[in-house]
Amino acid sequence: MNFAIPTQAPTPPSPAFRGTTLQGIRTMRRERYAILNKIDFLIGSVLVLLAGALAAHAQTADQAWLDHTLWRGTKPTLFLVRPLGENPMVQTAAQEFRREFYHLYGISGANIDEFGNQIVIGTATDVRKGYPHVEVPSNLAPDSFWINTTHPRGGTLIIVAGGDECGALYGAFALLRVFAETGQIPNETIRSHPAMSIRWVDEWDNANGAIERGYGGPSIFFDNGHVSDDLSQVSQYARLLASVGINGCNVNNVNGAAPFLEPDMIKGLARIADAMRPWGVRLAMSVDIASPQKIGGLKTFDPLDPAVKAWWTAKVNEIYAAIPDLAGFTVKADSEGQPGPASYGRSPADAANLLAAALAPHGGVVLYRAFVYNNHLDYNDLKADRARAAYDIFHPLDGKFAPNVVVQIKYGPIDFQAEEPVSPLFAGLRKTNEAMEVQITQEYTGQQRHLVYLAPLWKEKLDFDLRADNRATPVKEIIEGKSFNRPLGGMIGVSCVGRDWLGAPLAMANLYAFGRLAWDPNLSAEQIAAEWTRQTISNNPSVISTVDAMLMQSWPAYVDYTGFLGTQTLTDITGSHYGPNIESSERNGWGQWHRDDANGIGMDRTVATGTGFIGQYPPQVAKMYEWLATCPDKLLLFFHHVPWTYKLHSGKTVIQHVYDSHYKGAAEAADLVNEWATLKAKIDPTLFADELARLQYQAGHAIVWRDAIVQYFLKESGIPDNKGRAGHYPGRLEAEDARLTGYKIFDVHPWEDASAGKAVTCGPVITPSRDFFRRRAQPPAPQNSSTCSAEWTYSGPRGRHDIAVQYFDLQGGVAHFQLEVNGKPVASWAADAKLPSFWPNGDNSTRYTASDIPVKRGDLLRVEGTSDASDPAALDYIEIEPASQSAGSVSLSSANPR
Ligand code: GCW
Repeated sequence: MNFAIPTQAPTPPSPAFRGTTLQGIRTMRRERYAILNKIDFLIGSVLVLLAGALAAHAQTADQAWLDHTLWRGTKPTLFLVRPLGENPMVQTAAQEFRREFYHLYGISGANIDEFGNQIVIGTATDVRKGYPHVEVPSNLAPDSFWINTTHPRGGTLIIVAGGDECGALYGAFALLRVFAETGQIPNETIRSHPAMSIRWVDEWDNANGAIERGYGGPSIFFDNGHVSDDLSQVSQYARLLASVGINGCNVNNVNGAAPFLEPDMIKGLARIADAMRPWGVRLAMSVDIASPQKIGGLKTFDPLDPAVKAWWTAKVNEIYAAIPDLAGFTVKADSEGQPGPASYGRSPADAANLLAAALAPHGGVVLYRAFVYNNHLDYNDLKADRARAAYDIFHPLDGKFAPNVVVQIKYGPIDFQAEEPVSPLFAGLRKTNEAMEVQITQEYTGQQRHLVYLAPLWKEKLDFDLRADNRATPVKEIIEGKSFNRPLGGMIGVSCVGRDWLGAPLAMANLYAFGRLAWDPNLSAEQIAAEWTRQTISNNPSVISTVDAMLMQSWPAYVDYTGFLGTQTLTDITGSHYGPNIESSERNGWGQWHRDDANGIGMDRTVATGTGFIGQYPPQVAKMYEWLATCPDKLLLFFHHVPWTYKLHSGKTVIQHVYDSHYKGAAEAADLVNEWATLKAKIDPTLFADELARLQYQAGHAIVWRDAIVQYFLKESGIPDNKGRAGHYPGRLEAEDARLTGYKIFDVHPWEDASAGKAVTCGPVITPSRDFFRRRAQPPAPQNSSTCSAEWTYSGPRGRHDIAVQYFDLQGGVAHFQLEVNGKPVASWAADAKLPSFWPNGDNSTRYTASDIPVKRGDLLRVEGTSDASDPAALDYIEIEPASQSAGSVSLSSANPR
């Protein structure tokens, strides 16, 4: 049966991502709900009219994929929404229907008992009591649900029965998802059960409101050292999480967690738990294993000390008195400066079990992170290998962890890299509960300024068959607990949302995908992309296929223009983790090495001659990686050191692959702009313009990446690109070759981040220093504003051209630029993006393209830069190319992500 027949073309969605207007949104929502409550008794045309009147308000709603407006304008059908019982989650579910149905279809609940159409929501037990004739399955487990549609007496009866209250809520959201995607009532019975019991997001929020590796604004939980007074966005977040089945949220950073156990903070955390509870999202928290000493006044935090044990028991009791349903603790210990049991010669199992014992009586769990490694490794030791650490430390402890401990393992052996193999530890623990940790926040994958849909990466890890005991043991089945028959397991997504959620509209697909995969890791990345797009952007098939294709292309493109063949991301690993900085991963203790020199590149991790890391995998997988003949190209350099001229399975040499993949990657990033450009007039204009600017920025930054990697390895290997591109930029005019007024030439650090290593500055000359880490942390002294210029005489062909200006958009000031042709300004813009670093480098090298400008031989091209405070309007080059027909011509493009 048609649930709601569209009576007009679906309207474009609202701009769904305006985190900055939350106050207004909240007011608007409160008003709308008040109206909805009043109209609960109304029926028929009155509702239709009200639907029209309220639609205007909905334009400001900010609920990501829950902003269900795409079917607005459809013919409404009235349903009685009947929650069974008083449980807050069942009430929440009913409320969801009332408001979302109204929002979507102009449908409200009514409380007229004889009403023809009904949606009944409750636990299976309550449904059986109230509707004995309905055959609810007898074995519905907690969290699972059953949705059944029948048509008694000509009406429609939809039963949403949960294995428990949470299951009922998940069922409600599943039903809403079907409506939101299709506009139809599901004809078939739907039954669903989460694959994993632990489905948590982790936030790395600090008490001062800053978020480690967060790119979406300040914390929604904390400010100024306390839990925020206004937690309404926390409820909204919990609603988003519940809608995709996420059942836990750890709200504080794994680093520096001790203050969160202070009594005042616990009171505040209890308020956060209250805000999330109606959505079935349980609060979890990170704890510092040294807390007994740091805040408890004890002389020790030795996990085997009775006083320490007593301290934790009392502390945990205190927490549960305030938060009776606390989900548990997350622990980062003996890692990156965090204290740990190693200080007392104790093991991670000793530390984990200490906490587990205190939590067990309350039903809490310990998520003990396997991200434990020595960050002072000796680069000169060819056997040293950070990748080995987790397995070396945790494998011997298998079977020693308490039943309520889960070892939380990052998907790869290094650290959320865009490309790395799956961690062998998943197969190395058979008698221990395991969870896989992924990152929703894009620390190493473009920090939300780049579109990178991560579901395909996570799927690759989930589906990877580790062949433990020479049988099928895909990672997803290990963390579900199936492979080794474990009672607990799951997925943790490090989310780091802020007041602007993830800070970029399309990045929300990653949060959505995380929840969906933790619920059902057998879903495909494409399917999830399509679901998300349909609910969020448009239900127009051509829009869906364009957006889905873009999402699916985005991770491979990012891999293509950043690292290659398993060298990892090749970013600035000791700083921002954003732009290119190849040497930053070498010759230090952090162990993200790729060991390149004039002859070759790659880490030898073989058993035969290398670090032996490959031997940590079960034999069938180890055999595949150990041999060059069977090692997949995409991970070759993670496992092997080979010459630049080594031939890949593709038939290309490694060095030629570096050139080809980076040109391909940058072209793919440009394609993303072109594809998005086709959506003009098909989607919400605000979203269109916002994402277009982001993609243009990304395409420009992909060129920065491409050029950095290509020129660096061209110099290193001395082997030219057989297609003649590397090091040759026919349309490029370097700033250091221009006629300069005021501008001074300087060497950029690292050199590969500027074209030919040099740029010009309108401030003091920046001298590269070996001590650049320290310098980078401190902003240069502010200067008086001054204006400088660089001028070139154009000598290329006549015609309409795009002129790209490559400049450095630094923190510490807002420089201004103007591009002139023959003294006439053709574009001017402010360097006001929020990019990492106070120093000019690949983090902030930015491209502004002025499109479709007529130029002829002899024209004077001039860039004028005006410095501001610590931003010296540094300039790298201009590049003149024939005007593009598509992306570039959409508009004169500033490309600043905000
Ligand atoms: O990737 C690294 C991050 C750190 C983070 C750490 C971890 C919370 O750069 O910021 O610290 O991982 O996962 O503990």
